[in-house]
Amino acid sequence: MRQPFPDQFLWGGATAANQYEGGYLEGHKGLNTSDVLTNGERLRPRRIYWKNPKTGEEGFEEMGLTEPVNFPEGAVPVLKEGELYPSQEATDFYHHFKEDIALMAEMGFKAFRMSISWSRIFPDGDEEEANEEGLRFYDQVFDELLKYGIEPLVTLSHYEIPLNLAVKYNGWADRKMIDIFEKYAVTVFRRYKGKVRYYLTFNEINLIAANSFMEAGIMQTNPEIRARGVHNQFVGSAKAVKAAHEIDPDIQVGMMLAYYPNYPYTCDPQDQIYVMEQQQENLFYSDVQAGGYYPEYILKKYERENIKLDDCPEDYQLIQKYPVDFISFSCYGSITLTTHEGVEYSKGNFSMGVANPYLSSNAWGWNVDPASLRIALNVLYARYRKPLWIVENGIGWDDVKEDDGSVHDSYRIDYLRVNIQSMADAIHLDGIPLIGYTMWGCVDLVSAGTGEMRKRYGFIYVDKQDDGTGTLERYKKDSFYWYQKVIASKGTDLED
Ligand code: BGP
Repeated sequence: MRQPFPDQFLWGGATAANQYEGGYLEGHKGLNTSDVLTNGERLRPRRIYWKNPKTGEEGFEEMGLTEPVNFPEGAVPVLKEGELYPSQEATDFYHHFKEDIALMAEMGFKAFRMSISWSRIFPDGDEEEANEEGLRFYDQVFDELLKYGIEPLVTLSHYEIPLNLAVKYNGWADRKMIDIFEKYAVTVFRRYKGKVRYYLTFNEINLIAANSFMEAGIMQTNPEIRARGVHNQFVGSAKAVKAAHEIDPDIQVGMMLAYYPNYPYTCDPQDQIYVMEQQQENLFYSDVQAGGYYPEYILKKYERENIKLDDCPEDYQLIQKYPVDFISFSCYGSITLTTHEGVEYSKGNFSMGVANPYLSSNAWGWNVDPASLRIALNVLYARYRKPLWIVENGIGWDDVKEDDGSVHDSYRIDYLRVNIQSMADAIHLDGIPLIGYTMWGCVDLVSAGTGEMRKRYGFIYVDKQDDGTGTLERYKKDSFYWYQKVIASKGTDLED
């Protein structure tokens, strides 16, 4: 018999407005940066079309996932006729939230991770007044969740900012964003006081290094701009923590990191050093947000690369005084690295490093490695000793819906079983204080990386296809019933 998970463990699922919510022009919502991303495919990047209103010049940029996209000066993203923009309707939580939340409750969810679409609350981002209609929408969503005793976990900025802020300020590159974000965060904390206890500031904050448009709305970019951008986010996060605790001492604010443990491919010491340096690149963000200080290795790096931040001593006081309350992260698998040549690299929609002969992977090249969860939990807990929350984990698959509406996703059940077991080991063998687990994309939604629908993660299938067609009807997959049993048994019954 397996040992049960703690009674208060928050089992659930995760989503984000930019991939799930839809209703992109409803309720006076403004355009945000994800509304202008076209669809793509595994090896065909999503695009952003733009126009320069002064010169009339037009073009498009491709959204790579490893090299940040850089727009020409004066370019303004535009919607191009004939292109598909999957985030605009997404899988339409906007009109299906009652139905979806009822299904989550049926599975026994204790928590639901979602994000607020910033431009639904402040359509342009920098106006005086919040949009009441937008605020009211989330009131209804939170009330519905609370009706079933489901705890909302709310990300304030998940891969989107109001488009106007990207165009006008170059997104987070500008310090003005700190106050703009603070105002948005305070509006939300006040409005949903008593309804929402858990917040995350920025989704996968470390992704600014690879995709500064998606993560931070930065259009013209270089290493110094990104360093300043993330610094502004650190200060914004610290101010949000301060405000949240003042408004309601019950609110806990977390940070969110994309964390894939790195493995050295060989026992060559050079590979160990490479892995160590890579780990520094990733943990820099949590060192600042959870540890409260800029680590020496990053200061040295900035010095070497001649990167200068604004000289504002009060920023560092805020960062030190208001670290996050908990650490959340996404973890889908591991990345294997080497300094050696002549090795085979995994073929994914972004680099997952060297192909690891011990691991299988899905059609997008994302490997299945349950050990990565236990390792991630141990690394992060040893370093910060703060509560942890796995807010994303799961597997994308091109599921097939049968004529009778069933979806036989045994591969998903297999993936989740070993990952949940790994989490159980971290709790029972290592004593990690894990708050919860929200499986990514619990209801099928648009893939952030490729804009596809076919890369499905859910327990619930949504009839929506890559070409934008579909009835949006919901169907329970086999994994729906399996997860229901897992939650009901407190993680002791992981069998088919
Ligand atoms: C994480 C993002 C999510 C989600 C997930 C899966 O990086 O936080 O938004 O999309 O990855 O990635 P994808 O959608 O590309 O399959």
